[in-house]
Amino acid sequence: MFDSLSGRFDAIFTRMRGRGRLSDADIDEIAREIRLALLEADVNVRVVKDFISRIKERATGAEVAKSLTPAQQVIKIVHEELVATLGSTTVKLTMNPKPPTVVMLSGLQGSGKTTAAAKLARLLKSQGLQPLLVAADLQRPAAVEQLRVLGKRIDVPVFYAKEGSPQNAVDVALSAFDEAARLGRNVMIVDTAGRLQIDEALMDELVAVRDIVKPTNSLLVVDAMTGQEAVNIAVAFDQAIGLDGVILTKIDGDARGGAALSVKAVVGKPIIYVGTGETLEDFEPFHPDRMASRILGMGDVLSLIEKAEAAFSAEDAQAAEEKMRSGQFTLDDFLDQMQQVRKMGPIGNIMKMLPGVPKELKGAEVDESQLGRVEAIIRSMTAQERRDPSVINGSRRSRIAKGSGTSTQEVNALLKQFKTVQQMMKSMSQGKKPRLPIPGMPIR
Ligand SMILES: Nc1nc2c(ncn2[C@@H]2O[C@H](COP(=O)(O)OP(=O)(O)OP(=O)(O)O)[C@@H](O)[C@H]2O)c(=O)[nH]1
Ligand SMILES: [Mg+2]
Repeated sequence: MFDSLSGRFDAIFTRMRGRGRLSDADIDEIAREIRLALLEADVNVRVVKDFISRIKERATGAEVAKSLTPAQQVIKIVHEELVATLGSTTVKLTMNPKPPTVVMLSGLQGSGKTTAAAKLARLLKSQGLQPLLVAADLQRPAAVEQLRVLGKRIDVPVFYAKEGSPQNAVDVALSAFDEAARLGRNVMIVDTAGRLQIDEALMDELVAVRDIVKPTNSLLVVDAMTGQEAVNIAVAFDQAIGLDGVILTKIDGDARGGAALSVKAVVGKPIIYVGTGETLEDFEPFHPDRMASRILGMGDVLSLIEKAEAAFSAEDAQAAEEKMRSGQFTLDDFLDQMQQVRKMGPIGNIMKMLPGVPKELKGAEVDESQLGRVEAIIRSMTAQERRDPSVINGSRRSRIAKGSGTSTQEVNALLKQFKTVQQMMKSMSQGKKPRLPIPGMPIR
């Protein structure tokens, strides 16, 4: 989902990461690249323009978060602006205080209305509501049957025009209320007909249905693949029937993100749900913050930054860095650092959250129990041994192994690993700011 946009952001941030203070020229360059990435993702031009000007303003402004690198600050700003563009908060369905609550779905042909109707019914049912599906699409011969099949699958009743009764959407809509009352249903989900293009006949029918069902929620179903064209569709439907929100479907495909990022900002209607796949479970409330993180392609970057800030204070980081530079990094520090990293949560999760970590590595499982063993080994050493591991001879080795419940091979492996880290640090001690190694990760 939104893979190419994610890829672009990842590349921009990876390149930025090595830099220290960002000059105005740096910020201009980053802004230019983000602008291109968004345009390529088919985001509405106006949205892109606003977005970029806010990023530039904030990145050059006096916004300084303690203990964040310049790169992290920019990521944080971009993340926050993405969230704002996507709508800031999660919007819920409005419930009618006098049931039934009516959800009317509209949209172009093939946008995913019928599927969304069933998915929504399933979700609401799982939340303890009693939905009734209403088949008000009588344009396409198979439409009613499609909804009935889906309804059966999720065990939700479907109301449709029986043989001999009037075969039009307005009459179905009218009778649906009686059916809801008869079955004791408190939510009606009305599926309507789609057209290839926005045309008058479609809109007239939708207006007529709307006037009868008086939707508590009038939702437009939009295929994410339509990109920023979604904006035009939404404007037209909003003018004709009035919209309360949007269901964005097929975000599991190779949609570029334009629809998601344009619709709220331009039309002012929030995305309420997203369709994430073909099966009926693939449907969820829309969370702007999670979507922004997904678009940035780095898992929940912000919560990582927050966790890192809380767990690893700037002073700690500086102290560790100074020790590395001076080559006085001991096993005690190694242990310290390991505990700092562990405070942030399971290592595997952290790997997934880190921007710029290669995909292959993100999947790699870092063995938590392994970390526990490393910790036990170091704890079984005397203070002298930790400061100067070269004193660890054969008998000390077996004592440490016994004390930590490990083997002498494991003690050896750790000592070897530590030596490599120490050497690495010495070689890094000039010029470049060393990056903290993550204990427990294999060193090559
Ligand atoms: N991958 C994926 N496919 C979806 C999603 N939502 C719907 N589809 C597929 O899109 C196609 C059209 O879905 P429908 O629900 O029939 O669309 P519709 O808007 O009711 O179409 P009409 O009634 O003809 O206007 C179907 O093949 C669905 O399986 C989604 O979130 N992800
Ligand atoms: Mg349909």
